[in-house]
Amino acid sequence: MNKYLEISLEVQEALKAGKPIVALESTIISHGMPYPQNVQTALRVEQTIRENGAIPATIAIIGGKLKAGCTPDEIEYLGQKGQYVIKASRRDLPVLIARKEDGATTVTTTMIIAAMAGIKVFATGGIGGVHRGAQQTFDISADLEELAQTPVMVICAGAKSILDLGLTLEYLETKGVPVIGYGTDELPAFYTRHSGFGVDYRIDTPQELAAAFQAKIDCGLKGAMLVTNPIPEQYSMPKEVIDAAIEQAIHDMDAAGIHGKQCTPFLLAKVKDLTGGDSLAANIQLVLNNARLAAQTAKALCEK
Ligand code: PSU
Ligand code: MN
Repeated sequence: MNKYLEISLEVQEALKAGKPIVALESTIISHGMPYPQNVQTALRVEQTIRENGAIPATIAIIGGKLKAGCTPDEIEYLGQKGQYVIKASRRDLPVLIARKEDGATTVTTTMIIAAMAGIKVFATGGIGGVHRGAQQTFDISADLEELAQTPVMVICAGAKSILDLGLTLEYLETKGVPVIGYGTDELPAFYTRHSGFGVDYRIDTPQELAAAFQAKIDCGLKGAMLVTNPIPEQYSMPKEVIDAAIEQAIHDMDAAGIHGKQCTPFLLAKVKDLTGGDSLAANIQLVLNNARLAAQTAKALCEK
């Protein structure tokens, strides 16, 4: 095993016993939500996974160790440190490890570490993608390349329209990543159930999600399967409200000259401020919803 990888005892035992496990990312804790809601949500998400019959494995880099399974104290530490934790994508791993630093794992690095540990299912909120204006900026999240090469099922609530959703879907098609709508034919846009874009396939049960992913593994097809799970109706936000906030946030980002890895955290924080916290409440609910589906799917995958 990789000498930098540290799998918690509970996750090691679950792996040995063939029990269902769900990986969780830590950038959503440090950069995705404010303290203390970030820590409360992370612990609630873990609890939801347990209630649905699986073992949670929150993933992060702590003191240069790649952790698969964080303790509540480690989650509290990452949550308090917030934006001071380095947001770690694939390119950041080598130096952070060598310097024994901390890193919050994005979708990309959570997939990398989950795959190293042997965890097949990962629940999160939203993925990175092709940013609006990428024709000029080249700002395309490393998440898309990771989805193309690392064999983990990623369960999210679609992508926020801070991204160019059409170009994001084109990129995923080129890379051969199946985009599944859970109970829907339409790609959900995170805070809202509707984006106007279709998904590749609609699947309605955790059993069928597991069967499709197992078939992908059995055929030796590399890369992920992306499951997009719409936010429950009662928590979804009006599309006009969220669209207006996103337009304003992008305008403010350009005016402030923000670029590179700061873009996504800046936009997330701005949208939250502009919507007076409604978007945070929606964000929490959609993550819980994804955690439930991920636990059920991990269970179904273990029964294969
Ligand atoms: N989108 C969200 N919430 C998030 C992120 C994206 O709606 O928390 C985080 C995830 O960790 C994702 C990362 O992997 O941002 C993508 O960052 P970038 O766009 O810089 O690749
Ligand atoms: Mn980027």
